[in-house]
Order: sequence, then C-alpha cells, then structure tokens
Amino acid sequence: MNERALPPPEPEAALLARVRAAGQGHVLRFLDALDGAARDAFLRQLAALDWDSLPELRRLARGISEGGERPGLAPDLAAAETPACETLGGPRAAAAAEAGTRALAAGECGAILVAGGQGSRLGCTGPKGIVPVGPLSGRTLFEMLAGKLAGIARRHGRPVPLAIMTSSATDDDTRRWLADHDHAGLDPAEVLVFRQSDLPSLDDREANLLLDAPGRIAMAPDGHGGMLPALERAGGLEWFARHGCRHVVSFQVDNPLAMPLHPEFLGHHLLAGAEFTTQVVAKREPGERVGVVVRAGGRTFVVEYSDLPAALAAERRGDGRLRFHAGSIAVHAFALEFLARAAEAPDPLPLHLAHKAVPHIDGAGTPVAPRAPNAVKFERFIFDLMPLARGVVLVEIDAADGFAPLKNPPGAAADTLAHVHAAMDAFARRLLGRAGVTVAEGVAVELAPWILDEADVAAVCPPGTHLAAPTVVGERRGGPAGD
Ligand code: UD2
Repeated sequence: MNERALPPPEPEAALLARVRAAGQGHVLRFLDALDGAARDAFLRQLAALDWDSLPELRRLARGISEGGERPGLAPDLAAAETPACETLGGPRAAAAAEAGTRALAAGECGAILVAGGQGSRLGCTGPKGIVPVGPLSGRTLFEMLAGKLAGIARRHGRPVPLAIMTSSATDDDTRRWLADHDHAGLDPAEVLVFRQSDLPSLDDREANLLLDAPGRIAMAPDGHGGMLPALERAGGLEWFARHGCRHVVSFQVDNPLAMPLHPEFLGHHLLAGAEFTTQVVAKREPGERVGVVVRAGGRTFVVEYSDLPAALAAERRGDGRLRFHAGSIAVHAFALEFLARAAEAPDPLPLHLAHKAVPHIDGAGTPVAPRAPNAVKFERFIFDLMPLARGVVLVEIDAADGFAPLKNPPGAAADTLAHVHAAMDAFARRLLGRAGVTVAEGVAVELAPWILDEADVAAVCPPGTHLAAPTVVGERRGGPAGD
C-alpha cells in the first residue's frame, strides 16, 4: 500500500465513501473539527493511499496477531548452508582490483546511500546522516561517506554519481542540510535525492489504520526495499545510465567505515559477471544484529537477524565458526540492468512484518505512547532481490576495515558512538602504521574521509612522520581536490 506518486483527483464524497467501504471510517472521526489547511492535508493523504492493497495488508497483520505464519520469512533453513565467499585480499585480489579500477576509471560505477530510516533505536529526531561522528573533526555521517566517494573520484579521475534515498521522516531535513553544507563537498550535478514511500501501520487487534494526529494516518517508511520503486519513479535508473553507470552499489548511512566502491570488491562483481554482489563480515556471536547470507533450495538469499531462529543462529561447525557466519552489512553491488529488470517485475519484494510500539491517538483524540508493541509495521528489504539475480557473489571483508555502524544510544553494549569512535581510531592507526607513521601515546588521530589506504596516507605524511598532537590526517580545506 504505497503512496501513489500522482493520485488522480477524486471528489471528496467519493474518497470518503471509499474510506468507509474499506471499513476505516474511524479515521474520519475528527475530520469536521479540522481547519481548512489540516483538512486539505488529510484529504490529500487519504487520496494518496493505495486502498486497493489495504485488504492484503490487513490479512497479513491479522496473521501476526493470531500467531500465524509471517510472510517474508525464509523457507525451511534446516538444509541451508553458508555459500562460498571471495575474500578481500584473497588469491584473486590483484585481478579483481585491476577490473574494479578499470570500471571506476571508466566512470561506470555509481552509489546509492539509503538514508530514509527513522533512527529510532538511536533516538534520532532528524536524519542519522547529520549526526557528527568524526572524533576530532566532528564530521557528520553524510560528510564521512561523501568524503570517501570524493576520494574514490579523485583517485580514478571520474566522479561517482550518488543517489541519496530519503523518506517522509528525513527528506526535508536532508535536502536542507545538503543545501546548507555545499552537498557535503560533492558536485550537486552528481547528487540525486529521491524519496521512498510510506506504508501505514495497522493496529494489532483489528488490523485497522491508526491516527497519529486528528488529521493524519500513522505511516512509516516502507523499508530500504522501497528504493527500487522510488528510484524508478524519480527517474534514477536513467539518471545513473546517463552518467555512464553500469553498476551501482547501495550502502547504509550509519556506517562511516563503509567502503562501497572498493575496487577489489567491485572487481569480484565484474569478473564473475554477477548481477548482485554483497559484502559480508564474519559473524562471530549468535546475537550480532546482522542478517546472514545463506544458500538453500538452489537459491542464495539473506535471512534477517530477527527472522533467524535462535537455535540455528547459535549452531557452530566443527571449526568453531557459526554455521551461518556470512553476516550481511548491507553493501550491495547491482548491475544497473538487473535493477531495471527487477523494477519491471510484478511485486519483486515480499513484505516483512514487524510488531512495534506505534504512538497514536485514541478514540477521544488523546495521545497514546505504548511501551509494548501495539501495531504491525510493513517493510520491504532490498536484499530480497538476491534470489532474482543471475549470479550472486559474496565478498568477505574484515569488519575492522569496513563496518562500524552507529545504531544505539550511549551506554548500549554495541554500536554506540563510542564504539564507532574506537573503530575509526583503530582503523586510522592501522593505516598510519602501515604507512610508517607513528603516533605519540594517548594522542587522538582521525583520517580525513578521502584517505582510503596507506598510499593516501603516504601522500600527505611521509614515512617516519611522528604525530605528537591530535591530527586529522589528510585534512585540507575544500576536500580532496585541495590535497
Ligand atoms: C540492517 C540490516 C541487517 C544488517 C545491519 C548492518 C535490514 C533489514 N537489516 O539492520 O541485516 O545488514 O543493517 O548494519 O536491512 N532505511 C531506509 N529506509 C527504511 C528503513 C531503513 O533508508 O525504510 C535505511 C536506514 O536509514 C539505514 C539502513 O536502512 O541506513 C538500515 O536500517 P536499520 O538501521 O533499521 O537496519 P538494522 O540495523 O536493523
């Protein structure tokens, strides 16, 4: 039940009749009390809803409340295995790096940053991308990630077109932030901002729509799988093609160490002629909140952590590794042609249901902030495209080099800002060490985001350099071009 891009105008009476016929007349309870603008906005929201698919959403939501089977769950996992992986730095590293470098130099690779999530676990009020994460620089997640792409572009002499996916929760603030911050140093002509849709949340008793204000249905972003229809609607696939891209890599806004356009990673994708190549890290503990890539029934797919039964998640093989150890970090390379084909397929991505606490207003208009789950939310996941792809490749990377997600508020056991800082610091020290640069005891260091490896360090800090004071290595006003 996506919001339609351009709802056909419908007379008000017909619209209200449609709402009532769908058994949702309760959402009109406060309609007559709304003033002109609020009433218009509400009618627009109602008109934009895809009423035809509401019955299906309600059927699915009833299933969850009755303990029924949830769609989107993996099929029987008993016989599933972890597929073979390429490894960054492994036997085919040189050939892969060469192929990836060639594609980057030909300007064939673009990127999609998914930044539509609500950041509810972190307690974000605005987009996660504007949270400062640079331990010394205070650079935001957007600046860190854009800076990396700028580093790649500089090294290969070709810009990297970047599409940023926002949602109703993040769109206005993201666009404003980009405009106010010089597009994080990127050329605005190389940046496309597009917005995913929302889906309604349904109460878990009657599977009815909820109001979160007298004139507003409670909705939530439709998951990062919303990327596919949203990109198509926004003309994003053609936009990438016009920029010469033949492959695009999607990655998440919360991971400042992400290396989406790593040449060797791209090279494995290209050499295999794969349509979908994904980065994985070794999952070490059953409780780590990463999906796992598995192979069963002749298909390769991701099982989200919340869908993997605890007993299976904890199973270990003889060598001590988890049986399902290919942890997905949501860095996915796609052939652009594959995305175009998938976008044409009828309903390519299943719905996943989550039982959540959703704030709303009750029948009297009083706000309710439930502590326990009271509603069903619906999402689509982009990794569910994997079984549709001709050719899937997994590339294992060292988590220390490419995965430090910011998910949780201070004090949590994992994925807090303190953990992110520690991971960035360790990464910086490793690169500096490899480049022969030493750092005085207890002195903080940070890498400017366009410093991608030890060769970049060496270009700004000759071997033998000793850093005696806190330093952002490679820092230059105006970004990488100023180096
Ligand atoms: C995600 C993955 C998980 C693992 C982990 C690594 C899913 C379902 N799970 O878990 O397997 O890879 O990340 O960090 O992907 N987003 C949108 N629109 C939405 C919802 C999310 O753009 O409607 C973005 C969000 O801004 C973020 C990313 O998707 O960049 C991940 O969202 P999340 O934090 O809810 O996912 P998480 O940590 O449960």
